[in-house]
Order: sequence, then C-alpha cells, then structure tokens
Amino acid sequence: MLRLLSVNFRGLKEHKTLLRLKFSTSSVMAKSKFEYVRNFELDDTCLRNCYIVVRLDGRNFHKFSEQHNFMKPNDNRALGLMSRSARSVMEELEDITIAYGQSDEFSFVFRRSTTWFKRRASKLMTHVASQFSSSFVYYWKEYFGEHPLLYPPSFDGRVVLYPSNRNLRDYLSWRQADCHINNLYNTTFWTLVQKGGLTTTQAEERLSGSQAADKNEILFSEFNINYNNESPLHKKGTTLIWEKVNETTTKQIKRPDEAETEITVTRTRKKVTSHSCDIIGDQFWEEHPDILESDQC
Ligand code: DGT
Ligand code: MG
Ligand code: MG
Repeated sequence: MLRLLSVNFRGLKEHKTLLRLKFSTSSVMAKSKFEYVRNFELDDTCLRNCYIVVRLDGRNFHKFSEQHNFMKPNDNRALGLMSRSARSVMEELEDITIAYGQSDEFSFVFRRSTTWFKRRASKLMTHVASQFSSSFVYYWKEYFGEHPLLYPPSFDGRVVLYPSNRNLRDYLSWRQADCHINNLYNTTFWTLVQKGGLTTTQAEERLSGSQAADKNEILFSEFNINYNNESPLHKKGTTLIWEKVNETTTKQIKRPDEAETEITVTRTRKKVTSHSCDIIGDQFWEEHPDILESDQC
C-alpha cells in the first residue's frame, strides 16, 4: 500500500513537470538533464578582421569525369555547371564578395567584416558545400542535357583565414597560377595524344621534366597552336563578382481613352558577373575597388 502510494506520488510529480514543460514560456524554459552535452561543442568562430575563404573540391573527380565522359582536357559543360552552382552559392550567401574556380574546385571569399552565422567556420563551410552540391545536381540537365547524372557527386570543403589584402590576393593568385600550370600541361599532353598519336604513357614521358617554354614550343612548332590564343576560360579559370548592371524592360501601358503606349524602364541591379581574366596583376583590383576592404580595421 505504501509502495503504491509512493509510485502514484512520483507519477503525479512527473505529470506536473510535463505540464510545466508544456506551458512554460520561453523566458522560463525548463532545461532537461541532457542539456550539459551542449558544452561538448567546440567554438569555431573565425578570427575577426580576417577574410574567410571556403574552398570546395570535387571528391574523386578523376573517376567522376571519366564516368561522365568529360571532354579532355576541358569540358565546357562541366565548367559551366561549376560556375552556375557557384553563382547560386553567392546569391544565397550575399557576404561572399568574390569567388574563383577552376577544374573541380571553387573558392568563396567572405567579407572580412562578415557576421554571417556568427562567423562560425563549420556553419559557413557546410552552407557553402551543401548549396553548391545541391545546385550541381539541380542544374545538371541544363548543361549536360540527356547525358544522365550516374550518381550523386560530393565536394569537400575547408576554411582558411587571410588577415591582409596581400595574403588574400596571393591566395587567389596561387589558385590561378595552378590553373595555368595544369592547363598548359593538360593541353600539351592531350594534343600529343589526340593529334600526335602518342599513347598516354609516351606523352607523359615526353613531358617529364619539361618547362613551360618547352610545352609552348611543342604546341607551336609541332601543332601550330599558339597557347596564348587558347580559351581564356581554360587559361584563367572563372572569377565571379557582384556588379551593378543596368536592366531595361519594356511595358505596355493603357490608360482609359488613350491608345496603348510602350514605356521603357531602366533599373540598376546588383548581379553576379563572370570573368575569365587575370587576377594576379593589379588591373583587375583597380577596376573593382569594392572587393577588398581596408587593411586598417
Ligand atoms: P580528390 O579531390 O582528392 O577527391 O580527387 P580528384 O580525383 O577530384 O583530384 P583533383 O581534385 O586533384 O583533380 C581533379 C580531377 O578532375 C582531375 O582528375 C581532372 C578532372 N577534371 C576536372 N575538370 C575536368 C574537365 O573539364 N575535363 C576532364 N576531362 N577532367 C576534368
Ligand atoms: Mg577533386
Ligand atoms: Mg581539384
């Protein structure tokens, strides 16, 4: 009898606690005994005043590009899809001021003063990676038409902080120099195979230890190809920035007792624009002074 009473009493206590939880307002939210596990979360706030760069890279794209029959050395459909996905990331996360992409990678630069997601590295990186990956799948058909996507692709991500404008520019220069080095190698390699009839092993041996000048010379003297005239997209990669552009629309207006008239309206809108130009030298940065923020902050 005594045991039964105590059980009932405990049951009543639990019932009251449940009621309290159900009707408590946010100011007096009850905490469960499990709440302490929150303290295991690590602080990954990015250091203030630094540019936050998120770089994504396709996972195992060597295999992905083979299985989806990418053109060698460059597939414009794949490059277009990468840029489209990067634009989608910029449109969703407006504090990204510039993005740079080549091959299966894209780097996104957040304003150094951004407060998005409280500057939490994991939040920024995962939002960028998931928006990019879902866009890559979403827009696949626009670029590859009837060629099916055979399996879900994924992209790894990393966060790097750069404290000065010089560091940030050097980072982007590094990626563009990488684009140039790889493209010169790949262009020469696949020209030797596709036009010169070499096997891939022979082409590799031919280029082993060669300098940039040697590759330019092979292309020019043996295949009449001037590397300088190759596509800027392949040589320089893709740079995305925000720019103000004028958009003109025409409207038909009909007032009572008047004939229909056409009016044109011009609006200035911020849009993501794409460039395949040099970003190592000063000219690009002088033409777009809004991208970098003052080092004195
Ligand atoms: P990872 O990043 O460690 O998971 O491994 P991968 O295989 O993604 O290696 P990575 O990122 O160093 O190299 C990119 C690969 O993607 C490389 O094998 C060439 C391929 N790829 C990228 N863009 C194109 C393209 O336009 N055409 C062709 N044929 N292949 C491309
Ligand atoms: Mg990769
Ligand atoms: Mg890569």
